[in-house]
Amino acid sequence: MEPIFHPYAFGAEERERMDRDGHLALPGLLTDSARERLTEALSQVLALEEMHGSGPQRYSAEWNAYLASLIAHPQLLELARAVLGPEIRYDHCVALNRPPGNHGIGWHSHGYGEASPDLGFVRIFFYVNGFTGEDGALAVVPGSHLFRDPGIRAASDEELRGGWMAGEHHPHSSSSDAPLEIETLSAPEGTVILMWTHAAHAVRPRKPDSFTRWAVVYAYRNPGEPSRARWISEEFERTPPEGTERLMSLY
Ligand SMILES: O=C(O)CCC(=O)C(=O)O
Ligand SMILES: [Fe+2]
Repeated sequence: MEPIFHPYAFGAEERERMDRDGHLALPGLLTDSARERLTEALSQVLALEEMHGSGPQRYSAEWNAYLASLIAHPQLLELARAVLGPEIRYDHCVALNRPPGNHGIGWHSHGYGEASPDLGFVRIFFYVNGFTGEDGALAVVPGSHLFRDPGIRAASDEELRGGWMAGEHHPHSSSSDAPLEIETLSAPEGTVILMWTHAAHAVRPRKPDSFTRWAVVYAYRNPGEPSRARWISEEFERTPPEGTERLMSLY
C-alpha cells in the first residue's frame, strides 16, 4: 500500500507527552499524495452530506472507498498500536470538514472504559489542510484526559473556566500552581493529532471568509466494553473491507 505518513518518531518522549497532555501533534505527517486523495474523498463526503444528511459524515468510510481503505492501513494501525498496544478495534471514521462559517463545536469530552482505566480510546485526527489563527482550530486543555470524565460540556471558554476547570490543577502536578489551561492549537497542512478520547476539546468557528478545512478522524480502542460512538453499520460489519476483518468486532 502507498505510504500515507512521512517518517516520524513515536518513542518514549512522545508517549510521555501524549500521556501528560492528552494529545500529541505530528505536524506535516501526511504525504502530499495522501493529502490529495483525502481532499478528494472528503469533498465527496461533503457533497453526499448535502444530499443525504448526517449519515455520510458519521459513516464516512462506508461512503468512500479510499477512506475505507485507510482503516487497516499498516501505518495507521502502527500508530494506533503505538498508543493503545497490540489489541485494537476500529470504532469510527467521521469527516470533520468545516466550510466557511462553520460554527465549530463547544467544549466536550467523549467516553470509554471509565470503570476500566486500562482500556484506551484514541482519536486520530487528520488535518489535511491544517488550520491556523483560531480559524476552525482545535482547542484543548492539557491534562484534562486524566480525569476520565466523559461528561465535560461547556458552550464557551468562560463557561469551562468557571465550571469544570474551576479550582482544578494538572493531575501530574501536586500543587495548585499548575492550573488547567485552555490552549488553542495551530496545525500546518498534513498534521495528524492524536488525542485520548476523555480530553476536553473544542473547535473554533471557521471564519466566513475562509476556505473549507478538510479533516477526518479515525478512532480506535482497546476491546473490552461497549462503545457508544461505534458508528459501524451492520452491513459494514458483515462485509468489512479487506484487511479490516479483525478490527471490526465489538469485543
Ligand atoms: O473537528 C475537529 O477538529 C474535532 C471534532 C471532534 O470533536 C471529534 O471528532 O471528536
Ligand atoms: Fe470531539
